[in-house]
Amino acid sequence: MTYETIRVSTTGRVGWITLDRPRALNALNSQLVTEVADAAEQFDADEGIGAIVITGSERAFAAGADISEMSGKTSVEMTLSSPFAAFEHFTRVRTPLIAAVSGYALGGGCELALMCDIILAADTASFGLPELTLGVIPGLGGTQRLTRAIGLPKAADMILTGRSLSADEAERAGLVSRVVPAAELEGAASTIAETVASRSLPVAYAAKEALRASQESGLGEGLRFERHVFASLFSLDDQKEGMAAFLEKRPAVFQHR
Ligand code: CO8
Repeated sequence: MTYETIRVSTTGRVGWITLDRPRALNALNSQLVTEVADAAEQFDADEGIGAIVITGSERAFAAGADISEMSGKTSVEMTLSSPFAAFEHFTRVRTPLIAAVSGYALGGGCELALMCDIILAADTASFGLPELTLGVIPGLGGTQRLTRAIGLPKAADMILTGRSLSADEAERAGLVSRVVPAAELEGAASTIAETVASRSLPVAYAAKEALRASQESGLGEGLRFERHVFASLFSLDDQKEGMAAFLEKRPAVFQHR
């Protein structure tokens, strides 16, 4: 697929997806969403990629779903809308996803970040779900993922009032993993992604599955799943290598096997 609304590149074992619709502040139209999902799937199918960074511009990670594209749609058309299907694919990506957010992360932009495993924010970032100002509610997981991330009272405040959180507020609330000065965002994202990608890939898959289970199952079921996955990893060469390297006081060299 040739991309027109995103830029894609690779640095070592890290895949980069940069949202690139500057004139619409990276608003998520069908084409952009399809391209993001396709690029993420391509990276996910590549054993040489151990982490994927999704980022935008200095001014906007993404200012939400494209309002001009959806404003005239009917309820049935929205139900059948392709962005929902594309995001279904995106949320099944096994490779760790890192959102590097600068500027606006609003509506679907905030929800896209929430679909990622780690959210790194520039100190200029702002996060909000202003959908009620448009006569709708969040539609890409905002009422569900945000509530799990920051709790019901804060999520309800953001959603019902439309109030945005600054990067610092978002970090205190637990919406973002880390905040860095804007000028350091790309470097910090790169460092985090390289660290994640340096781990054993099948172990990173397992960690991501277990983290996902924590959001989708009860505690007992989640703990049983974690214990089962933990034990199963002892069949990997990388587990033997990781523990041998510790005992031999040297860095581990993982083969992703
Ligand atoms: N959709 C389409 N165009 C947009 C969007 C958007 N979400 N956001 C900004 N733009 C466009 C503007 O229309 C403008 O275009 P033009 O120059 O042609 O008029 C350009 O980007 C620059 O924007 P502004 O002039 O408004 O820039 P400001 O700096 O004045 O304001 C803001 C920046 C505050 C970010 C403002 O643009 C804004 O409020 N944007 C809308 C934010 C919003 O409401 N987002 C939520 C959208 S709804 C949503 O995300 C639902 C998710 C679930 C959907 C499920 C789909 C299947």
